[in-house]
Amino acid sequence: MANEVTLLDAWASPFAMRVKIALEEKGVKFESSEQDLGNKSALLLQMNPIYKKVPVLIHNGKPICESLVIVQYIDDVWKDKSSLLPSDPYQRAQSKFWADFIDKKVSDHAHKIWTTKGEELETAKKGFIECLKLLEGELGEKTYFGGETFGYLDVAFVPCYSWFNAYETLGNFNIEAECPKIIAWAKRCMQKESVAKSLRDKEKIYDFAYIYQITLHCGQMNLRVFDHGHNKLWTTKGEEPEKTKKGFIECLNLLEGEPGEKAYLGLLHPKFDWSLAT
Ligand SMILES: N[C@@H](CCC(=O)N[C@@H](CS)C(=O)NCC(=O)O)C(=O)O
Repeated sequence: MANEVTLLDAWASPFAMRVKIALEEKGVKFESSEQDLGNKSALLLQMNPIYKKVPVLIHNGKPICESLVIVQYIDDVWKDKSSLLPSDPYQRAQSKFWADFIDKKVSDHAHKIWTTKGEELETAKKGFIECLKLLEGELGEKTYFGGETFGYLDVAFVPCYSWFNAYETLGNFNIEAECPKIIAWAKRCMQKESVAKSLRDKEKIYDFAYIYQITLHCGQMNLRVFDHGHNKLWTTKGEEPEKTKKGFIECLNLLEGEPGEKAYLGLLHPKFDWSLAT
């Protein structure tokens, strides 16, 4: 059977990294098609009409969606290389349970670390570390989650490591101080060619997360300023304009704090790479 393999990809996506690691592990040649998630292509919408997300693996014209489903598909199709999922039914079920835990719990906290502020951020950091500690318990003294060999759960979790620097810097905390075993495990995984080739540079990911955070923050601020200043200040009567004036001034005070020592609001982080904004 011919094997035409295309990955609808996004370079910073930890979910897409899972698929790349699995393909590299199996030695499958593939073409990566980088997707603009701000302006989704007709191909992405056609191949993943339900979720409209990357990654999508297109194997001989047929799409497979959802990263964990794709990793299992790769394991099933390219059987000749060592298996990613354990053969023992109980161990298989356990690996899938923890991979699901990563998607439901770890990813949720992780996303909030770089997209929220204040109390929500603190709760997310606490939740994230609690999850990592549970995963440390599951790893125990093993080399990899699968034992002596790198497997499905390692593939599912290690892409998160490429985001650790962004979480730590934007969340102002230290993961290694809390979970040294997870860091040691991640460094072991990084020694594998499949992982080193598939994970993106942590500094680039930080830059990406940083600009995304600023954009999000500016978008929210824009809505608030316009809601108070533009929409309500001169269109309402009675008590409403007074409340609105207060809200408008609060927004301006917040904006006054934003430039800090910078000359303009628009002066971004000195390390920011503008090519990431395109
Ligand atoms: N559960 C999905 C998650 C995939 C996902 O969240 N992909 C993000 C990129 S990291 C995406 O395509 N986002 C576009 C959107 O939400 O519109 C998987 O495991 O594949």
